[in-house]
Amino acid sequence: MSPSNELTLSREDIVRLCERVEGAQTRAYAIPKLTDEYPAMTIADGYAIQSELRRRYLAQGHRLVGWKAGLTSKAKMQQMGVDVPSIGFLTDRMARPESSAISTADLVHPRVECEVAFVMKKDLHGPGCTGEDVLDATDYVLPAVEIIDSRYSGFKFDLASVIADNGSSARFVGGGRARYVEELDLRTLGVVMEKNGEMVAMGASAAVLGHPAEAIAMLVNILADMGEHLPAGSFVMSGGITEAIPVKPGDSIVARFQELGSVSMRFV
Ligand code: OOG
Ligand code: MG
Repeated sequence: MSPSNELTLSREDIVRLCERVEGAQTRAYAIPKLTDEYPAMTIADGYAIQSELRRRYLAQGHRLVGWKAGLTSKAKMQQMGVDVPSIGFLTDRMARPESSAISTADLVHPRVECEVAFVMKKDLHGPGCTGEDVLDATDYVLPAVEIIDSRYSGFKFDLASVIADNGSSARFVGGGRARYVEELDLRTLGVVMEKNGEMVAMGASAAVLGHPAEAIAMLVNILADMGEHLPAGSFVMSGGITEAIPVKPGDSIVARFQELGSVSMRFV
C-alpha cells in the first residue's frame, strides 16, 4: 500500500472523481465508494479531490465560511470504522438558521450530530498548532448541529472516500448561546440530543480528542499540509460528540448543551 501522504491519482482521475462527488452532492444520489474503482486511493488523494471540489464550488460563487473536523471522537471512529480524524470545508450554502425547517429532498442519508463550534478572531497557521494556540485565537464558542450526509451507498466507505466527499458535509445549524472560552471548561460540557421529544444520544465534549480545541489544532495542522491556514472570522466545527442519528421528514431535533443553550430544527 502507498503511504497515506502519497498522491496516486492522476490529475484527470482527480477531476473525474471530483465531478462524480459533486454530482452526488448537488443532485442527492448515492454512489459507490471511490475506492471500489481505485483501491489504492490514499488520504492524500482524498484531499486532492476535496480541494478540487472546494475550488469548483468557490468558482460557482459559493463562499467559504469555515472548516470542520470530523471523526474526532471514539464513538464516531467506531461508528465509521476508521482510525484517524479528517477535515472538510464549510460554505455559506450549507448554513441553515436555527429553528428552521430543513428539506431532506436534497439529501441522501441525513444524520445529525452535536458539536461545539468555534469562531476565530485571529489567523492560525500550522504546523505545530496547539490547543492553547486555538483557545488564544478563539473569539467565542457556540453550540451547533451538523447534518452530515454520506453520499456512499449503504454507508460503505473508508477514510479516503469520506475525505473526497468532504467529510459528508451537507448542512449545519449554529445557535444557542455564544460564550467566551475563558468562562467555560470545554472538556466537561454535557450534551443531549432529543429526537421528537425523546433522548436519542448523549455525550460530553471531552469525547472530541479530550478537548475540542485539540480537534481545531489538528485541523489547522492538516490545513498546513494542504498549504492553507485558518483565517480570522472562520466558523469551525470541532467534530461530533455523540454518534450521528438518522433523520427523516417529520422529525424534530433539539440538541441541549450544558452552558451553551440549545439548538433546534425540524426536517421536512
Ligand atoms: C463523516 C463525518 C464526520 C464528525 O463530526 O465526526 C463528522 C461521516 O460520519 O460520514 O462530521
Ligand atoms: Mg461532524
